[in-house]
Amino acid sequence: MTIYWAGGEMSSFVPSDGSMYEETGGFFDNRYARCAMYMGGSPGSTLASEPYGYGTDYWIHFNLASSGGPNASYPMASFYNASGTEVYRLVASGLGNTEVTGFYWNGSAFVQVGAGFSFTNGQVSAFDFHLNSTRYEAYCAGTLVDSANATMTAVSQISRHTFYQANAYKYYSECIVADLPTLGYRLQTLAITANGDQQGWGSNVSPAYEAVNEIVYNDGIYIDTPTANEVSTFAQAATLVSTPSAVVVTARAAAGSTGPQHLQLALEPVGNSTVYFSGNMTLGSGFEPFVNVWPTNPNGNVAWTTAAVQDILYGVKSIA
Ligand SMILES: [Ca+2]
Repeated sequence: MTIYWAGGEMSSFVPSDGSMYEETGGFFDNRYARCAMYMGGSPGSTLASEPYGYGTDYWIHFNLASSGGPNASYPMASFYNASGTEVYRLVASGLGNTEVTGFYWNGSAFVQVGAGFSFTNGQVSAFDFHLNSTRYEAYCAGTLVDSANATMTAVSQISRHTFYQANAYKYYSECIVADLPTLGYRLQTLAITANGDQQGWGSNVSPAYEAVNEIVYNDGIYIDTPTANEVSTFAQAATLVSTPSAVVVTARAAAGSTGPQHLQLALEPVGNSTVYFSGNMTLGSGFEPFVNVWPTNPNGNVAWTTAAVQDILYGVKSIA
């Protein structure tokens, strides 16, 4: 199984405006998450992922709570291929429980596929959507609630998704994208609680970890360095709820006008003094999310174990 992307907080997404925020008061499973991403202030607001790797079989998992549906049809989620073409959309409607219907792009229009399904408003439910060029499936709480076979040539190589507010409030959490069934998968946030063993970057707050562990993200407090090849790592103290399948490191980052223009995300499994790095990521002039998935423990390229993840350090490296 390849996990292409995962994001559990606003800092893994690109919000379209300031009407969205991290809700800590409920509408998420607090065994795994420490907030939900709230969309409610603006009907047109969106929460987009950056592009990620892709295959030909696409699964997306997320937890969602929604208010009463709109009295018209609005896209609730859109899926884009590697060329940026919207190839599938989920449309929400219904004044009672939210009703969701799938549509695929046939090259000139969106065509309905499946009968649609509805889900109960106001409660957190797990959703899994499966898409490839011949099949659509929707699962709610692990139960198949809609499916269809169709020739959907455009539906392949999905590499980006966008959630829409769809004229009714939405709370998203625990989003995972993979190439094999995500049913039963969870995303646990391992929040930073202390500085790690390397602090090559400076910070405009002290201690430095408080610049990078906020729930409601704040780009005004940050760590930074004018020098390439500097590493900072941070510690977390989570107790894992489930056996780990992959470790995902995320960061919001931006480049200054001078100094390092690239970033690597960093990972240090417990009991190992070696820090492992992602590939180079190109920074922009404004803050944006960066995500790297480690499907196996880079210390030996073996499957992750609870012990190996339990006390992991993670962080960043500056690259010229
Ligand atoms: Ca920050």
